[in-house]
Amino acid sequence: MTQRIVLIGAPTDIGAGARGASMGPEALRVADIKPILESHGLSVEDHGNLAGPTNPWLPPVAGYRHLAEVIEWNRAVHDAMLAALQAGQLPILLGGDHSLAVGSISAVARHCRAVGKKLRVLWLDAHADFNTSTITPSGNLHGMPVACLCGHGPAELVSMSDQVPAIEPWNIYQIGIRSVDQGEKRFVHEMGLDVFDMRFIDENGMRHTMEQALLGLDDNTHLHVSFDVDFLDPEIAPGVGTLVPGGPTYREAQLCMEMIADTGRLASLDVVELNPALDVRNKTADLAVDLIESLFGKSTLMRRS
Ligand SMILES: [Mn+2]
Repeated sequence: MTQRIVLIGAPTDIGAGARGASMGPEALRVADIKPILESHGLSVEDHGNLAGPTNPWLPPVAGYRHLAEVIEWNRAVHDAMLAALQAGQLPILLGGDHSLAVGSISAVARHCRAVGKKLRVLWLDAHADFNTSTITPSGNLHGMPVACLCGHGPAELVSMSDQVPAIEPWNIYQIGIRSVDQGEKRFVHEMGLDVFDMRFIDENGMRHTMEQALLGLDDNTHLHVSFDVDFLDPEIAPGVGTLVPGGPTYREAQLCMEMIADTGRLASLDVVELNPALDVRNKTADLAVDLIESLFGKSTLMRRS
């Protein structure tokens, strides 16, 4: 059966600390995400962009910046992702900042429970995104989605799925992490999150890392990838708001995506934090699309299994 992919744009930087991720969906379209995926025989429908509040660019209130607007955007994302999953489609969320993963993954978790599937989330990111209002240094909600999904955060975000918490910490594997705030570090440890940080990747290689992260997937597993473009090394991907040196190289990122593709289990995807205002001639968008191609099975050779 041909996978029916739908593109869902969420043009907002409401949860970010820098403006510009709101232009992400269009940059990915300009980088030909649709025709490139179609060239691999995939069916791709572009559902256009969701609508939501504009960014008022205000300081945080009680540890959260733009909370009401973040909730509104996430409700729109949740509903669109859920509708696509219920229609048997494979949704790709074109962000937008990473706070949108609350709505996206809440919908995925809800769908998995409804159809009796196991859920595995791969969180590709430079950051753990596990802050709360009390430990956050900035109040930016794009640093909090994993904590919200695990039940720690504002009620409206924490309860977006059909149950609280939306996911358990053991459903989520983080890869590429290299920047974790002080209080966040302790909280990640307490919650028992599986984190393959850059040191782990340096010591064990991307191949072994991905073997671990993909261990135990079966026919009944829904694999969701939340791809924060700042996962990549800034040398190859300058178009993000929160650059952290020392990320995966081009080859390591390709291997990561190819090994995910090999499982044949990818069922939903977020592509977030691409910031065209900080990019150079759309090269980060082109790279993101190149890696998404690999995620959907582009390989250099016809591989023998
Ligand atoms: Mn992130």
